[in-house]
Amino acid sequence: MKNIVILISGRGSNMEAIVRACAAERWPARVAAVVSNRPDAPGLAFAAAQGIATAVLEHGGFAEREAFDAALADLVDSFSPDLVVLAGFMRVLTTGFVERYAGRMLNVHPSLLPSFPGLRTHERALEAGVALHGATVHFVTAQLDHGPIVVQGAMPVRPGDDPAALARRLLAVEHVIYPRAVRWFVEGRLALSGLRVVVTPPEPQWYFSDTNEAAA
Ligand code: NHR
Ligand code: GAR
Repeated sequence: MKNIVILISGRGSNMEAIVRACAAERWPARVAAVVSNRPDAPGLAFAAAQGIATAVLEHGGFAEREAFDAALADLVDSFSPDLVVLAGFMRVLTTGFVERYAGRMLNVHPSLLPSFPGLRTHERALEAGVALHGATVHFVTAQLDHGPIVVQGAMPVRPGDDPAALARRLLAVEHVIYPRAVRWFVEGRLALSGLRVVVTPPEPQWYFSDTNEAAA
């Protein structure tokens, strides 16, 4: 059984998708804890209702990022994680934290990386006039939103889309690709070949949806 610790800052719908898939698909894993840097994160209630341990560490209490990250690492380590999952976690992590979990920390980012790393991705994708938008699950490295790509999900931009519409449709794509990536990890099926992530035995490392209105 592998221990998964999920870090959130808000709604936690990706966390919820992973918790549900872990149970429904009987992964060789358990979500050992959900940790938030915000006490009011709505996702904490879902996790607690599932009987999952929850913890809050407010970044406001720390003057330096290094001090917050050191305390966060102590908290995360208290749940003996094999895998750390960033799911809408909104704090940039220091190199020390990232190196501690090298090769065992995943993030979902709401763009087709390497396009649009950082924040406001939906606005920036619309401004750039892209015809396809998407989300990327990647291993976390010290360089923000640049780690090795595990799986990407794409969808068309539609006439009249605004950032909120894109974000809402993309969330349904994230809920497909993120559980898939975490399952591969806990099944021990991910390996690095240079900067490429290889899945063994192979499965598509992409997902395309142009009919994803419903699930968000
Ligand atoms: N840390 C490292 N080192 N590398 C990554 O790839 C990371 C990371 C921390 C978080 C998620 C991320 C994303 O998917 C993530 C990936 C927050 C910010 C940010 O600028 C940027 C990227 C991501 C998450 N946060 C502001 C900060 O000052 C705070 C913004 C807020 O609180 O709303 O940390 O895009
Ligand atoms: C998701 O769309 C995720 O890709 C994005 O925030 C949302 C979190 O939703 N992440 C970032 O923007 C990271 N900078 P959730 O809390 O419902 O999973």
